[in-house]
Amino acid sequence: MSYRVGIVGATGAVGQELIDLLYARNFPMESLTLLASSRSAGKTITRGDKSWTVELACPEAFDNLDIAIFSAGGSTSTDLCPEAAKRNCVAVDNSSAFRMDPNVPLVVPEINAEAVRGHQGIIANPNCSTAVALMGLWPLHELFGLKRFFASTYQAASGAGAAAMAELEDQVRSWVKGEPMKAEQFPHQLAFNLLPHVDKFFEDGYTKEEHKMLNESRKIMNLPELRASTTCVRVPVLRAHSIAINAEFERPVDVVKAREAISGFAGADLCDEPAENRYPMPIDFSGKEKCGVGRIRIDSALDNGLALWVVGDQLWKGAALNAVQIAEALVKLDAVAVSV
Ligand code: A2P
Ligand code: 11C
Repeated sequence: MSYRVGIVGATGAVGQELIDLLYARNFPMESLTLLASSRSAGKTITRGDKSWTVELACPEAFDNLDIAIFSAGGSTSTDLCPEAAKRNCVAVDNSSAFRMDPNVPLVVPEINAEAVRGHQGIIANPNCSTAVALMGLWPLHELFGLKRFFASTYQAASGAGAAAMAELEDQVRSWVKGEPMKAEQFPHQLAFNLLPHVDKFFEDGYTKEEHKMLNESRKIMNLPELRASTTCVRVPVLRAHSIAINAEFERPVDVVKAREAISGFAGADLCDEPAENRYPMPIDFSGKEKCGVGRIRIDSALDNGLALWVVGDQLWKGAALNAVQIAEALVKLDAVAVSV
């Protein structure tokens, strides 16, 4: 069986990766429809000998689709995911709009693929830094029982979209030429700088991105009592996010067993030979399906604690790849049809 698939936000950084991943992974497609705003409707997108005319993302666009993957921001998802679901087209949504809705499964297929069963037309894809962090934390949780964690993220420009990636490159070019830099995508210059600020600030002093790490981790791993404190930082890297994690577990930990668990986990690639200067780095894990996990060591400040470093392609595991994996899980579990 093959499916009529749509991508909402097809002209964006994640949308472009979605096109390539759907073909690279041989997703069973009867057709692919590319949707975006009126700014891009009518433009042509090509891949090899295939080409598409971008269409306007409007409610009727979902009449003839079975699966639509959304990566066009929260307000587009808020407006259009329910329209897709109403038309029997399951929406796999990359925005934060529906993630904490109790009627919407929030899925990382290596962890909770079964949660796609019984969806009501919308399935949420997690925030990128959360998805990447869990590729290190989940196998360790299965072994030792996760109690709480502290994390600092090092988030690439890609998390803020194609225009942000272009701005970082432009800033570097301007710096080389000795010209003034434009900073429109972030509140400050990103090149040669760090911003301890991803998404909006809440009254408690944390950012929305930092709240997502706790709330989404709880939901995906089904650990409602989990505690976490995160600082999210934007760094001048183009497309892979990194996360330094200090995690406390219920049971005694062991570094050798932790490394074995990471090696045996489908979503992770153990990269942990510090004596050989081998550890995961964003340039090595851009364009990789698995997330790199390394620097695993006994944490010196926590009981039953491990410190680790996880790196994953923000555009892939953090967004497009995970969304395609959700669509694959829907097919595998025969759960594409919308049943409300
Ligand atoms: P458009 O090209 O029409 O602006 P990025 O995350 O790289 O910034 O990309 C955002 C994506 O979301 C783009 O494909 C963009 O399309 C799309 N988009 C933004 N606003 C809307 C909207 N109101 N309706 C449909 N697509 C939208
Ligand atoms: C970033 N994590 O790096 C954000 C992007 O909730 O899907 C994705 C925001 C989200 O800027």
